[in-house]
Amino acid sequence: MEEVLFDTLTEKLSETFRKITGRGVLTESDVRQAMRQVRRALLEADVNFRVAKDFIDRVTEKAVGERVLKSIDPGSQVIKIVNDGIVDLLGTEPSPPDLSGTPPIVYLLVGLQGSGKTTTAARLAWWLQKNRGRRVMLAACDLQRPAAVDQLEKVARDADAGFYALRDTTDPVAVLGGALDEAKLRGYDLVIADTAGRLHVDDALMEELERVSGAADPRETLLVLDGLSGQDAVTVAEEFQKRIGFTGAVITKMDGDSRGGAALSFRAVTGKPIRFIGTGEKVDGLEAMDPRRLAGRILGMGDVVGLVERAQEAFDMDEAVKLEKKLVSNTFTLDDFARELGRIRKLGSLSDLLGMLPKGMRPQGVEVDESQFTRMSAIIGSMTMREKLHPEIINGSRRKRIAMGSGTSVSDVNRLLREFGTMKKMMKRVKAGRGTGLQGLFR
Ligand SMILES: Nc1nc2c(ncn2[C@@H]2O[C@H](COP(=O)(O)OP(=O)(O)O)[C@@H](O)[C@H]2O)c(=O)[nH]1
Ligand SMILES: [Mg+2]
Repeated sequence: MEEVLFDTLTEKLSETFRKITGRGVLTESDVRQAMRQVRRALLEADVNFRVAKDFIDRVTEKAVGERVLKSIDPGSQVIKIVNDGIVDLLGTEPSPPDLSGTPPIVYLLVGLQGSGKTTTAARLAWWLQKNRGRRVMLAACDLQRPAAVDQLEKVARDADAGFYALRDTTDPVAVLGGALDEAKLRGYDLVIADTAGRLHVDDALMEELERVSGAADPRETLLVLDGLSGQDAVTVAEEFQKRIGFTGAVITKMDGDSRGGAALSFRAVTGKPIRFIGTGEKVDGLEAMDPRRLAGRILGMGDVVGLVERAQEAFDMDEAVKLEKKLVSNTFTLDDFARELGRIRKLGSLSDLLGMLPKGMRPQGVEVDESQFTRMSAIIGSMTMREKLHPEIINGSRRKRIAMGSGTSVSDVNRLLREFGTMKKMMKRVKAGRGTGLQGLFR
């Protein structure tokens, strides 16, 4: 999931928005132009056609006529509206699994072959043990292949979960019944049933699942969907919904090349929440789905939205305007630099901030050592005003004096002067990258 799902959306949007900066309101034609890009990105991500259309209609309606906020550019503002739309599409708030009822309760995992049921059983056990303190047992109800039982036994061991199988039966209902008895006896809170899948939805599979479900009265029936399968996942979900129903989904393989289409379409089509996303094959590769977080990853902009919000809080406009003038006229001094360091620290750590930037904007090879901040401030504090305004006069003997005065070394002073140069360059580049959200920081 570190991968950007909508790789080029941010780029395309920035291009579109470069043309629409500096007006009072977002006009209909501006918004429509931007939405064409968003729509293309959605379809490229293999989002269901109807879902994409509804989404675009809703977001367009919200964005047109919206007053452009003074402190951020219209591009960032539309990105935020798109982001909020995706958050809504994903359900707005996290939708945690239902753990109510007298233990042991049953979770049923259903889905096609290869979607990730068996690994999800183990990952979910791990998650529930770690985050909810539940004792979990896995029940081997996939009796299609003997190897399936062995696979579950192995992953149960990996997850430190209980395991139950009956090796001489072909009836999954008998297995689940046995598992429940055992779970009661040994004080388990929860039994997760791993079931058989097929390559396609077929009657035999559905009948088997209906029987298991009818016998166990599961608290949750979780449909496990392959995140790589895009719109196909939606078709599968509709068929399962018609036949046996489910309480939510687990979308797996979101760590790979998933473009997000399955995740974005699921809730709009089925009305059910995505409870978890799979982000790796190992036991810790499952995350509770958080719409805000997932939307950020899908838009591929890091947390630009959060950054814009925090920027608005931390920077007052007058200062920002003054700073921009200085940047433009190239009169940004070490004194300004010291003040900016203070302000950046107010926003959070510099490495956090860099991590929030979209991939393409992250400066390459910049290592951030937070203790440097303190040293930098001390060094600048030991300079004369003339030195701060004209760093080019800081020769060898001045460097020595400044190092002494700030309790640092000459090489620290050298580094600061070098980094000041880099910072000036960086800010110029940020300023040049309109429509990315970040320039809200420095306008
Ligand atoms: N990278 C990655 N691989 C996954 C994920 N979930 C499942 N897999 C892999 O997908 C394959 C099928 O998973 P499995 O649990 O056996 O599917 P089942 O047939 O539904 O039980 C296995 O190779 C898993 O390791 C995931 O979230 N990320
Ligand atoms: Mg399996």
